[in-house]
Amino acid sequence: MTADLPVRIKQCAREAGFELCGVAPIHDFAELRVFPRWIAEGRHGEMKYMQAEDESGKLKRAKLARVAPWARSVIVCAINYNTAHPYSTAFKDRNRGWISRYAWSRDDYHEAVLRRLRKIEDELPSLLDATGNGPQAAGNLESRSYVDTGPLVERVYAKYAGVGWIGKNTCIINQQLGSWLFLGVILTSLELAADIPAPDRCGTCTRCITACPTQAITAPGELDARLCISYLTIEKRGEIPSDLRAGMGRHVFGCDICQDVCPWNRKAPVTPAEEFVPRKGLVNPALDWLAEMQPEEFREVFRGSPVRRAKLSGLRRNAVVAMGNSGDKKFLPALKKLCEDADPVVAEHARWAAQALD
Ligand code: B12
Ligand code: SF4
Ligand code: SF4
Repeated sequence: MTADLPVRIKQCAREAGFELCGVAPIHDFAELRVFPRWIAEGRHGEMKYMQAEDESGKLKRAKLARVAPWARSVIVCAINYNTAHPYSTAFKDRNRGWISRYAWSRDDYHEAVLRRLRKIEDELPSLLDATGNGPQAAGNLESRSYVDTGPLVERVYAKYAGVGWIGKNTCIINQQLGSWLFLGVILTSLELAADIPAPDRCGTCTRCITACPTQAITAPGELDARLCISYLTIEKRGEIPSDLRAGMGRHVFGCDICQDVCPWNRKAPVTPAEEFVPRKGLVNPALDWLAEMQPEEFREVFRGSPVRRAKLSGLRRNAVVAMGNSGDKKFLPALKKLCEDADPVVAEHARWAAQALD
């Protein structure tokens, strides 16, 4: 492959709207060897898709060569989703909940990122041709774009593509942009020159570990998803373990605390991408409005939004827990009513919340 092909690909990524793009090789990276242990310890909780196996019973996500033997490189792209709004937890109004930064927008990030990745993927044959690799190389080209759903641990490849280092909070941090980044990857059969991994700049800092309200960061770079508020409010169905509810504060969807406290986010620039402009009313929604929401309104308000993933039952459950954590007794009458709710999960959490306020 000619040396200027990665340069052209990165230029194409910038034109598609990505701030960062790098190339990672396919390798049995040390970080990936941690993954089977993570699954064996059950740290993925109920996220069954994380434990998907190939025909020989091996974990797909632990080794890319098992599921995409044709792939030779991973093009990793990152886009900034930071907006000018202050941290959601900075709002002290006890009647309102906290939604994490990535879910304030009008569009689901999966589509916004995938759309951009496909632009690059579509350009690959002509870039190959333009860099003197000939139509034959383009004819044999295989590629696949993923945002989240691919059989790989994206952050490990982002590290080896030089996009950023893996912070102690397990997020990819870029020295200039911080960590408010979505990642997207293109697996390709092209043997591209790899970038140099970004050096780890966490140093002696441990702010994220200390600030995590549920002690989910069990060691630097190690997260127990079962304890993470992001998992509890987005991925966990049914009952939230009662000993974790008080630590959830007024989070109703996701959690940003380990990134809010990170010094590398202090000067994070604001995204120019229109898709990530916050929707009115979603930065700090009223808790009683969410707790009493009906299916039709849920569909209407959250059309196209990542919040749909929690489902109506999960979002109402989360709002009820947040009411219990608000310290505001004004919610008691509403909670007493919710104790009789037709949704048994909402009703059980309402009983807990009413008790917490009493
Ligand atoms: C499952 C998942 C979750 C789960 C589990 C998170 C987790 N840390 O594993 C939950 C629901 C909790 C979650 C939460 C969030 N997520 Co998420 N999530 C994913 C998903 C789909 C898979 C992640 C995964 O494979 N985890 C497995 C574990 C083992 O991997 P890991 O935590 O990344 O750990 C690796 C490294 O830490 C590494 N390592 C590095 N250094 C060291 C040092 C030591 C000593 C050790 C032992 C290990 C180690 O080892 C591990 C690899 O085996 C990815 C997309 C993808 N396909 O990769 C998005 C992704 C990681 N999530 C993302 C985001 C934005 C979030 C949230 C910010 C959303 C929110 N605001 O609520 C939070 C952040 C919470 C956090 N601190 O991680 C982004 C991250 C972007 C970034 N800048 O890093 C991704 C990449 C999605 C995307 N396409 O943009 N997420
Ligand atoms: S997202 Fe929140 S709960 Fe999860 S590790 Fe970070 S601070 Fe802890
Ligand atoms: S808060 Fe400190 S330790 Fe945590 S990710 Fe940021 S720099 Fe690293």
